[in-house]
Amino acid sequence: MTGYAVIDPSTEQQIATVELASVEQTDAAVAAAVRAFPGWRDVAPGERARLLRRFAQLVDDHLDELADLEVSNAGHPIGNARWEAGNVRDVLNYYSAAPERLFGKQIPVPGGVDITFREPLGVVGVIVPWNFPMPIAGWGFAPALAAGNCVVLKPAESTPLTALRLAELAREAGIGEGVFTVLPGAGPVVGRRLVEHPDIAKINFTGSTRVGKTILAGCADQVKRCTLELGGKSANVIFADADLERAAASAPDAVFDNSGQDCCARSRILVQASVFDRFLELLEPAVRAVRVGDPRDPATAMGPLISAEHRDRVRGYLDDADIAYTGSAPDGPGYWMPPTVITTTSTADRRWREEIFGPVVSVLPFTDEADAIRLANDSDYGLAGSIFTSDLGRGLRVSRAIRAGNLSVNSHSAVRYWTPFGGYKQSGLGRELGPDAADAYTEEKNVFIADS
Ligand code: TXE
Repeated sequence: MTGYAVIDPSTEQQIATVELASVEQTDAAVAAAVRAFPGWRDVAPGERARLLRRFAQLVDDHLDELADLEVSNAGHPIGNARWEAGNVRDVLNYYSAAPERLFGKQIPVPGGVDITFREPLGVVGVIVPWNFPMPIAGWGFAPALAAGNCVVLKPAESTPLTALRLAELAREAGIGEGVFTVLPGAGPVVGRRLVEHPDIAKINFTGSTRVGKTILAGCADQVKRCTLELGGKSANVIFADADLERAAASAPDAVFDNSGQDCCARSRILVQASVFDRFLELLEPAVRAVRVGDPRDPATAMGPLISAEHRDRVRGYLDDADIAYTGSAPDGPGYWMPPTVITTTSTADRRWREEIFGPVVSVLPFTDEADAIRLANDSDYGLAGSIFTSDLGRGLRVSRAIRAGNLSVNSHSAVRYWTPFGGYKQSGLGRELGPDAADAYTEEKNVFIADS
């Protein structure tokens, strides 16, 4: 084991030291999960449901504690962090209904009876990034546990604290040893070993497209199941017939939420040319009003970036950029950056094409509906997108034409646990959340019984 200094990105102070696991410790955690699997699989469905609800209740009882931990570890504003802890509770409650509803089918066939069963996969590896440590963990472990799998979860190196606390709460809820293990560790050590380990049946990965591709290749070797939630460069398309005030008021939050460190960030704003100047005018006060600062202050909308290294990377995108305006950011300790709006005319611009993962948005004009669709689709990514228009027919048409997994009309909603979430193209593989997510942690088995 090696010690890792966990830093509060709003103060640059060390708040904890976490031991990073080795390959041998990863193997031991997987072995414990393998041992726990038959017991967890065979827990009566109603009892598994009860344990998940008890876990959800304990998350709720410790909501303030978990939120405070995330404020310190990830720099998230307290209001956001409370929502994130509440999301884990809600997702656990939602999937607590699954154990009693993992239905098979009876299929009419000649000569006998044909039935399908849904069986858990075994041990699932969940690999989580640093941008939303709690919700992303929950979107993986809640449906996986509900379907009767054991889980070994690796948080990001820099943000392990809430996941470690969630594992303690799971134990307190009565979920047995080895059923849900959180193992902090380096990606190329623990993450890689989970991908390679023959006893891991599925990998649920959220992170960069670059690492996601290596995970997919690693899984191929054993035809291991995998779900990938990767990067994004989502479009926010604003038509001339839209309620421009509403579109401008909501655009900052759609990209600067979580300081832009959000896979669904609407980081490409496309505005119909006839209202381009007017929209930029309306956007400016909304951007300047974004309150950036102390994440412990309930009035704060945007906290720091996760690390100095990441901030330097994001700042690098502003060299030679055509900056229209910026908001404010505190001086002093903390990895601060102001919300920044840049205009562009070229879709070849790397700021238009690459996931910056910081508080930077590019704005570009389009001519008509066909041009908007073409520009929105001109990306390797396809995670989310928004369309602002007063013509709902157009809203639906454009939503259907954009090749992305999660579109919203006159809003920016993207990740809601009731509905499937995931990407087209290089934004991912498979879907999470929604009514079918527990099924994705099962194999469907077919059994035929001959009449005679
Ligand atoms: O992600 P990584 P990073 C993007 C975003 C960001 C960039 C880098 O642009 O700036 O990625 O972030 C684990 N085998 N996104 O470096 O490296 C790692 O330990 C197995 C977008 O943090 O992909 C962590 O737990 N696992 C994205 C997780 O993978 C490995 C969210 C994600 O880390 C591994 C995060 C390996 N070889 C970053 N290497 C989004 N769009 O939501 C690393 N890991």
